[in-house]
Amino acid sequence: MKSYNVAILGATGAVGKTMLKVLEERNFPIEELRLLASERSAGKEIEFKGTKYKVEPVSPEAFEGIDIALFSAGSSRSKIWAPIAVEKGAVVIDNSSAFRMEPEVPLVVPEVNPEDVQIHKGIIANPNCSTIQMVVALYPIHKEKKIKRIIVSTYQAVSGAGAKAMEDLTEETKAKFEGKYYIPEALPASIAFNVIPRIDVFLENGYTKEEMKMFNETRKIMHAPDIKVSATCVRVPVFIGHSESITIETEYPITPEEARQILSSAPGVIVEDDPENNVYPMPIEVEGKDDVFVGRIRKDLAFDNGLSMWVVADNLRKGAATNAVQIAELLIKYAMV
Ligand code: NAP
Ligand code: 3JM
Repeated sequence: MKSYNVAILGATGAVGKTMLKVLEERNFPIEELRLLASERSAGKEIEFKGTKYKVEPVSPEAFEGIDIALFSAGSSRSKIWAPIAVEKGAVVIDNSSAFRMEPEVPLVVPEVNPEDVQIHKGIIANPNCSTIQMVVALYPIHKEKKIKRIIVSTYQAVSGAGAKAMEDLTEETKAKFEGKYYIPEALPASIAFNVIPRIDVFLENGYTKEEMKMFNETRKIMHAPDIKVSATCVRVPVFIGHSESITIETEYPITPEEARQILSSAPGVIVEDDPENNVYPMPIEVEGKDDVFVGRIRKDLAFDNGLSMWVVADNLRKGAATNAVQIAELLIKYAMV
């Protein structure tokens, strides 16, 4: 089997480290591995498959000879380095929001629109974590019953805001118990014993950028330009695992039993829905898993053709690293690298 030269930009971050884990677990065919980050982390050692690799500062030369570059170092870094990596001959799979809505950049969730990978011109975008888990759960229903409207509230883990935000939750929680003050550095407000109804920046329409990512990305991935999405994105004091309360309105009637049946055979979805026995998905239980978990499926009482559900996934895995590695696997499958 052919193997590939792979670079990871942002290898020391919460997503980058998870990418390494996922590449190792899935035995991705790697010939040469380059771990890239900023000057701050240059020289740090990271282990992959029992071998220690030195982190290098990102540079144009670092992309020389690279086949696949996985990017997770933020959107401003993606804007600088993705064109350079492409120029050097790499295919970039970018985890940031930098290119997601550009028409020539495919935005791919392998369970939903794998074939879109084929139109790439060097960059493929990995969607936002909250969007990924939502479309994995909703697309199978959309295909059969046509979703018209989605109302979603998210309960997002701090790991979605990076490694520093995880440290903030630990340190602020400890400080609270010790009667001390700690001001989070990577979050816009107190996170210990609190919830923050703001993720990313506020926009003119009153929604945040994260909420508008869910609106725009859902339409692009599902090829459903008319779907209406109203999202409220909330940061909660959970380390790993985003949860979502979702209500949909469909064109054609759907019963909870039908939805359970559709989702039971949907790729990447696990139905955990037995409320009488206290079975419903929770973030603490999905950590380390690659599937999207759905429970609390019920007829919605506010819409005639309405359905409500609770959707949980590991944001660092399916919401970021696993989805990106699956995209890399699609490139191999379609013989595009
Ligand atoms: P993180 O834990 O803060 O890690 C950031 C990474 O970027 C680190 O490896 C850091 O390296 C590197 N970096 C920062 N500034 C750099 C620079 N100037 N040049 C080169 N490397 C630099 O953040 P994270 O949670 O892993 O997320 C990283 C990015 O991935 C986010 O900003 C976002 O765009 C994307 N993301 C996407 C999703 C998704 O939904 N698909 C989810 C989470 C994150 P140092 O160690 O040298 O600082
Ligand atoms: C998730 O540097 C940045 O602006 C990154 C902010 C960020 C993003 C983003 O917009 O790329 C942090 C966490 C995301 C994302 O997936 O959209």
